[in-house]
This record gives sequence, C-alpha cells and structure tokens, in this order.
Amino acid sequence: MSEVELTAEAKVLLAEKGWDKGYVAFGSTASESTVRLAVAFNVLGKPCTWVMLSFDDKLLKSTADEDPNMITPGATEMMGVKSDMWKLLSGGRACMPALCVDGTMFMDSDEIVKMLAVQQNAPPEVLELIELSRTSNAILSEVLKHFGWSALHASTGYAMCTKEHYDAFGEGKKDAAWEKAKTDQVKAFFSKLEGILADKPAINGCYVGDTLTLADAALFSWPLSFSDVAGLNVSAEYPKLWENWTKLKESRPKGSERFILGFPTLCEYASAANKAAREGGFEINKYWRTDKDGRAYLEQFGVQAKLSTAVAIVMKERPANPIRAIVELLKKSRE
Ligand SMILES: N[C@@H](CCC(=O)N[C@@H](CS)C(=O)NCC(=O)O)C(=O)O
Repeated sequence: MSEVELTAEAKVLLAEKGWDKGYVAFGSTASESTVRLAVAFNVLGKPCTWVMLSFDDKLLKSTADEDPNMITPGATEMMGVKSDMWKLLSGGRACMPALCVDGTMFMDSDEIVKMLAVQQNAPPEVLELIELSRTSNAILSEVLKHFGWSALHASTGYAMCTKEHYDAFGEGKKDAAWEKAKTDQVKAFFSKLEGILADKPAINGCYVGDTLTLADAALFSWPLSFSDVAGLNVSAEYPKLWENWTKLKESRPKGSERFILGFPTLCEYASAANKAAREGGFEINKYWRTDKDGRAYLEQFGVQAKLSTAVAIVMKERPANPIRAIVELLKKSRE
C-alpha cells in the first residue's frame, strides 16, 4: 500500500474542501497512470469524485471555463500537478494519480488498483496481473522517461512537470549496461503478457476472460506508452498484446476516453522531441534487434524453461505415457 503521510495542514485542507469523504480521485485521465484509476472505477461501478490535475502549476480553480474536451470527466475543480496545494496534498510527491479514501490519501496507480482488487476479492489470475504491473511499474516508468518523456519535458523547460522527476533520464544520462538491464526487464514483462494472451482462445481486449477486470485497468496504458512514447515497435514484437490493445481501444471503456483521445497528442510531441536523437541511434528498438537469434526467441516465450521443468517432472513421476504427460504439463504451464 502506498499511503501518503499527510501534515495537519493537509488534513485541514482536505476537510475544508470536503475531499475527506468517500472516494476522491486526483488526476488528469489523459495521463497514462491516471487512466488506470478511471478504468478501475468503471469496472467496479463505484462512485468517485474527480479533482482534475493539470500539467502545470495553476492554483485551484473551477473547471467551468475550460474546454470540456480537456477536462477529466466529472471534475468541477482543478489545480496544477506542480502547484503548492497539490505538493501539500500529495506529501511532496507532486505527481498523479492519487486516491483519497475517507480522508486517507493513497498514491501510485497500481498500488491503488491492487488495494481496490484485494477489497473486492478479485480472482487470483486478476491479482497476479495487477501484481505484475505493480512490481514492474518503476522500471517500466524509468524506461518510458529515458526513451520518451525526458526529452519532451526538457524541451518545454519542465513546464508540465517537476524537473527532478525526469532529468536523470534521456540521451547521455545512462550507459548501455543500464539500458540493456532495464530493457531486459521490459522484455520479460511484455513476454509474460504475450504468453498469457497466446494461451487465450481468442483475443478480445481483456487479459482474463471476456469482460473487463481490474487487471485490464492496471495494464491499460503500457502497450500505447511503449509504442508511442518510447517508440518501441510493440505491434511487431508483441503481436497478441497489440491486437488486444487495439480491441480494447476500439471498445473505449468508460473512464478511458480522455486517454484514448488526448494521450496520442502528447505522444506526438514526445516523438517530435526525440526525433533527432532516435535518428542518431538513441532508440529503444536496438535492444530488441540483438535478440533475433534462435535462443533469444525461445527464451522470450520461456520454451526451454517450460520444457526442462516438464521433463524433470516426468523423470520423477514416471507416467505410463511420458510424451502425453509432457504435452499436458506444457499446456498447463505459463511460466
Ligand atoms: N508510478 C506512478 C507514476 C506517476 C507518474 O509519473 N505520473 C506522471 C503522469 S502519468 C506525473 O505525475 N508526472 C508529473 C511529474 O512527475 O512531475 C504511478 O503509477 O502512479
């Protein structure tokens, strides 16, 4: 859980604003992290009050005069993610999203989705996927910053965000060993999802079964962010994942509208800010190109590990038909 420690001043402010009652979510649903919360509340069918956080340092104000297409649906008030008020309410973290539950503030999208899923007694397959997103979140976010966001934010003089959250990343900030180690973890994450989708009878926009779950909420943004922010060729490397994302995008679940319609514009700016560096060789796909030999291909799907586990079990248990037993074990295995 990621409860935010609030000062007495912050607690008074929450109470004054009435944000200490029920579920109050903070963020712009066009953001890749915040959309998870918005989709989660749709999946749960729970009421939630939204306070919009804009990518700037604006003081708290009404959303009445704003372009409704740019506003988090339902939000009547907004403030900047870099504003002093949000710094106070987020315990100094100054990022989005956050969820206040009866006066207790929580941050980190996947932590929040996990908390909601545990409260709902979500099935193990759903919890397992939320856990995958939660435990990979920091690394995936760093890679997105490195190959995508940091150049965009540097190009705007960090007008949209806090400089310290982004300026350790980007061209020249990390060495090849760092990039290789992090992209290996990105590969493990996406390969796992690709394997899970490959095991499904049909790709339908849902990671588990055929209705949207909190797993879809937690995993919502990763395919688009890696494709359009980091510039990874997701559709070619992970075709099932991309097909699933395409179906999900077309179904445009409630809560995801601002992300599906608004986020691509931000992605275009990120691509433009990275264009020259990518042409000069600072680009993520090179870490996938080196993998195109047979061993890496098999490893991507865990083929050797699955096979040797199955063979070891068969050697131990000595079933009458070892080939059939291996086939059955392979069918069951997902690791
Ligand atoms: N791990 C966090 C990441 C939060 C995050 O980086 N949010 C971005 C928007 S998607 C943000 O607030 N950026 C502004 C900043 O960091 O200054 C989560 O999943 O909630």
